[in-house]
Amino acid sequence: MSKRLSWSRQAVAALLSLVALVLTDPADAATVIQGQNALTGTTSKVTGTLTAMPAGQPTDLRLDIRLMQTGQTKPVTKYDPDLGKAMHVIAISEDFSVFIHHHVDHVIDGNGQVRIRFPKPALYHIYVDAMPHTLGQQVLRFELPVGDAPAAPPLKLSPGILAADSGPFQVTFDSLDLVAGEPSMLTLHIAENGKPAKDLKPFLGVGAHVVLIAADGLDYVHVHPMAASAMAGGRDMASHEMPGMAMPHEPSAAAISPDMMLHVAVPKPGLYKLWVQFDGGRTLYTVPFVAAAR
Ligand SMILES: [Cu+2]
Repeated sequence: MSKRLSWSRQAVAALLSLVALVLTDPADAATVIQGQNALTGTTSKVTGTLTAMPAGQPTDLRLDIRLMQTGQTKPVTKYDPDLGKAMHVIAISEDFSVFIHHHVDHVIDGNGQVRIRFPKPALYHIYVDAMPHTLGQQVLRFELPVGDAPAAPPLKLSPGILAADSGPFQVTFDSLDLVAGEPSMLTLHIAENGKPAKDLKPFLGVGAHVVLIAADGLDYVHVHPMAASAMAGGRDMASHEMPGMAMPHEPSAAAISPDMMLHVAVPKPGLYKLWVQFDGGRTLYTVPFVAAAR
């Protein structure tokens, strides 16, 4: 009796240590997160899962993304490319200090994979922006803890700053005042060393990418400017509407106008963190601002 008891105790102890190993071994620690609709005012036509696997450091992760048409369990396999990419993956740290914009070129067997080296441990809001074939634009947000980090609420957003520098570039908005629920036109100018920038290159087929995130509610808006010059704008549109043509650093790409107009419609009043992303010719620049909607 006592021998049998000690055997079963050993077996339980062995089993427990095995379970502990599986639970704590970071190499095996996949995190699975369910997505939630990030396009306010729309009903999402998909559900989604994001599976994060460590790919080296605790902050270096491989993300596997699957979107399912609502009510179905099999992942969507066919995507309409948006600016040449199957999925746009945008990661924003909880304190709004980090903005990362990556892409999935091809979704294979329903799985979109991207590797992100996060610059610091934090809770990240991961937005997956994609067009599953026939469903139109869908955006899901996944809340992904990366590494061990204490909660860090968004840094205080101060509206009213219209100009910011990044490297040799100065980005200036005429205004960052928006009206909730209707399109507002924002005009932005990019200067290099004080003069209108001449060597801007298309990034994924457009002059700039602008993403806004609501401080309250994390609503997502992603817009691209039309060049202020109609002719240059037309050329932009023609090139990025052809799948596969929207390659960054295209040597023959037309010059991008440094004066851009954006039509921005935000869903509700409040403050929005806004990031402008553009290709300065050799390097990608990301410049943060704060917009206010009434
Ligand atoms: Cu974009």
